[in-house]
Amino acid sequence: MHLQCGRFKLSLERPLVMGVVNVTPDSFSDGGLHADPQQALAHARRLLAEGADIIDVGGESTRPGAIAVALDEERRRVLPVIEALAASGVPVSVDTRKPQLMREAIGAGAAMINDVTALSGPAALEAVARTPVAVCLMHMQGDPGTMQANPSYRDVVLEVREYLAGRVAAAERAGIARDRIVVDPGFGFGKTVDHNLALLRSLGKFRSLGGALLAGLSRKAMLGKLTGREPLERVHASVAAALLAVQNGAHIVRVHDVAATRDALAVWLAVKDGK
Ligand code: 7PJ
Repeated sequence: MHLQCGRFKLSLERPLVMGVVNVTPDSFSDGGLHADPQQALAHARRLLAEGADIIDVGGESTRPGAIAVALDEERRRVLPVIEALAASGVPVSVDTRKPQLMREAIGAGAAMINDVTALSGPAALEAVARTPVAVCLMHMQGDPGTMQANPSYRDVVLEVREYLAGRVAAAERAGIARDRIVVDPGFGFGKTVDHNLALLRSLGKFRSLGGALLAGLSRKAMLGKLTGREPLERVHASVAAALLAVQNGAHIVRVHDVAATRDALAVWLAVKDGK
């Protein structure tokens, strides 16, 4: 099995590590350390040296309560980073909800569109359908402004799975082949700690949706609640979560701490099949 990701064909036989690069002044997880494109690019190169397979570049924070960013500003933040990384032959993903930016990012060489609204916005599917990029379809209940106020589900695993099945079907109808589709239950996006734990426990059920499966747990609030630690001190908890996600079926883990995650996965792989 593989993921067609722009001009890259990525094997899913072994877990892939997606390194997070936020070009935002208000990111919860790194406190805006890489707020300008030059710093973000330097950080991306470091994550690549640590073994990242894909770099996910985001210019708009989607943390609970975050303020929306105008298209001009988001463009100024992410396009130079995408262009530079794509030019050096790196699979680049862009974390955006804006169809116009999706188009411009693809023009700049992006190989994946990572949309926390699963391409449900007007014209989002059309922006990516007739291109070679991969798409990450993520589940969210509500919107970033209010999603953590009172998340509620009858059966979180069933409901998230049904939503994603619907988005996969919509993407396929728009002409996006299965081997370009990634699904993601959206840890922390309108979910309590118990909801997140239930999803992590049952992650394997999402594999039958057909596409690649991505999990993003890195430095998230649930890990803070479980350990009592601040975002920058959640490395160990994040590595444990990434390992559990892979163990439970994730093909791709979206992480801030690439080197630490890689080490853990090396041990996991060795135990699994002696490689
Ligand atoms: C995710 C994301 C995630 C996908 C963010 C953070 C908040 N995209 N973008 N999955 N999280 N696909 O990094 O904690 O879990 S932003």
